[in-house]
Amino acid sequence: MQQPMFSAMRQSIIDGLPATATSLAQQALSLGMAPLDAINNGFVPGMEAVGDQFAKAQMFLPDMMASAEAMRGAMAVLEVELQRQGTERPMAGIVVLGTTKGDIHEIGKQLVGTLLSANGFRVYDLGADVPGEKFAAKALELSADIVGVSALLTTTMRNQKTVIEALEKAGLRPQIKVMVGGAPVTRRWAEEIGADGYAKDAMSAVALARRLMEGKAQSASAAVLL
Ligand code: B1M
Repeated sequence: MQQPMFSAMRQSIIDGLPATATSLAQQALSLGMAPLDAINNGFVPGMEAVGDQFAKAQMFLPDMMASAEAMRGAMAVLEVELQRQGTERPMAGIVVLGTTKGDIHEIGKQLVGTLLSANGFRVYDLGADVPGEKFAAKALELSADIVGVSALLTTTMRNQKTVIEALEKAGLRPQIKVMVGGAPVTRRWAEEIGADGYAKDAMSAVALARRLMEGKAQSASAAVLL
């Protein structure tokens, strides 16, 4: 049952059909499929195929936009279920999340936010095209534990560094952990810009956020002991 459904999900994204993608997401849930299975095995492979076709100039921007719309339709259905699964957990930490300035890619960042919420984090999503100062201001307002910065373009990943600089300028860097991710981002890049961690996908982002919270707790108790 699952394989034909995954293929149909993938195809609905490639063909850019929001109504079909939404309906497939609803069907998957009503058949008891785990939302993450539908995302990781059905819809995301569709987005990957779209990216490949676009890179080879076999697909044009309006088609890619239709595909993104289809992905958002499916995600809107699946996110509700993922959020519901996270509602009964104790609060794990406060995360301010966004995509860097100049970059409007949102889908991966939203998936990261949804999985963090589903795992007990309180997530404030600033959206896309967010300047460093806005991350810093929201982190200050919410007394955030973690700032998460996504970038999908090689030209905008350098703005992840400007977020760190804005946090430093606001005097917030010592108490706030910074995690970065997005397709062109690597562990090496994260180290180079002084981020506290890099995650390659949304599941790893949850594991990383947990580790960062443990690190915070340890340094707080070490400070008390001193
Ligand atoms: Co754009 N785009 N796009 N695009 N787009 C890419 C990124 C590209 C690789 C396509 C290609 O050429 N193969 C290419 C970038 C090339 C480069 O920089 N090297 C590209 C380009 C060139 C562009 C434009 C410049 C096109 C143009 O205008 N000529 C333009 C840029 C506009 C701008 O931002 N200023 C553009 C526009 C768009 C759309 C608007 C049409 C649409 C975005 C819609 C939206 O998000 N609202 C779009 C899309 C959909 C894509 C592709 C096809 C898919 C991205 C996606 O949603 N993937 C993409 C090709 C690709 O990635 N294969 C492409 C699915 C998503 C689940 O994965 O986002 O990687 P991803 O997120 C993953 C991980 O990266 C990680 O976890 C997520 C889940 O597992 N992750 C994090 C992400 N953020 C994280 C943060 C973390 C941790 C992990 O911690 C904080």
